[in-house]
Amino acid sequence: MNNQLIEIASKFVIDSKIISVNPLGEGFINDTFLAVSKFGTRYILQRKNSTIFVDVPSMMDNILKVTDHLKTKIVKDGGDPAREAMTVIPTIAGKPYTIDLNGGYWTMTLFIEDTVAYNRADTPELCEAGGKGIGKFQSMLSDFSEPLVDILPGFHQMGFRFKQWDAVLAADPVGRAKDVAKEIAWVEARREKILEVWSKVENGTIPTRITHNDTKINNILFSPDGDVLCVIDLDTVLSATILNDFGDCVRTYTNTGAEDDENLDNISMNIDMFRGLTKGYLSEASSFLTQSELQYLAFAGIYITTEQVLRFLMDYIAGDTYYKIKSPLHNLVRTRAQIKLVQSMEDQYENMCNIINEFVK
Ligand code: GN1
Ligand code: MG
Repeated sequence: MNNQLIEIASKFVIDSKIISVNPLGEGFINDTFLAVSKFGTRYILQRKNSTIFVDVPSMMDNILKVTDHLKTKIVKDGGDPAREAMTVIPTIAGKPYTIDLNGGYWTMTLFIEDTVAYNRADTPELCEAGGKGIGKFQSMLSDFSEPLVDILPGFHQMGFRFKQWDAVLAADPVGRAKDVAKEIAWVEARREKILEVWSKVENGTIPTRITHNDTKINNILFSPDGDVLCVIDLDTVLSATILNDFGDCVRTYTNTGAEDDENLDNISMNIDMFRGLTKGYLSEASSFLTQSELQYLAFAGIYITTEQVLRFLMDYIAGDTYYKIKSPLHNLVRTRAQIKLVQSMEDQYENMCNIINEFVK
């Protein structure tokens, strides 16, 4: 396997011979490796999940357009484009990906040295820094006008998610629906409200912009002195509502437990983390957000976390075909943990609204 990996890595424009390739990180979707060259340069090599990303060439095209735009701005502001934005490494053949003998798609980016990454946003200050990072990312792209290919039709689109939901419940392919009646009822009780917000996105009341769509804290790199440096994992950059990005920050930063915590007592939304996140995000984003976006910002966490409940539960009912799982009930455990988190957000909704209002300039 290692020789094969070295062979694949060597198809890219690297500075010297690749001497090692080893697994990196714990993504649920792609397979990620760290490749090191003889000169000591490190690169991220990824096998993209081509069941989920069916059009890797268009995905890479989107990423190149976005990173070009970011790099131009960074240079103008006197920053370092190789550190403050992701750098896609082309192949010797001049493409942003290579295809292996099994039809697998591989891509390479530069590993950004001397950075700090966090798996948990566990202080209000870190939440603030992360929120600022996402706000800045969106702000730098707020004047981006080139069209992006919609490489994930339906992703973060609640109208589509409920169609998928109805279909999977009707098919019930592995007979699991009967065991999760309580969770299904929980989702049904929220369908109307979620679809009401989605209809505002669909009819343009809530605008769409270039958004990241997977804003968990480990997708942001910080400099050693704590400043936000670079937003990474751009697989899902799409034209969508910013509510997805802010909402996924709320979902992933403010949870006092783990995304898949088996002990539901561990899980709640920490309002101090929410305050930090909101402060950081709005310090960058209040300059470009419209009234309708601001109006739904407090609801964004509930919106996206409920979507995540649907996605985990649908995958459980479908027989675990999408997310990588570590145990047979993993998707159900994830579902219950996310339900608990939504409930905690619902309990603190008024407080969240007050905090948003406090930081809107
Ligand atoms: C997936 O693989 P990762 O952690 O980057 C998923 C996100 C989910 C997340 C749940 C393309 O992201 O949408 O929110 O898992 N990405 C895709 O942890 O489905
Ligand atoms: Mg991702």
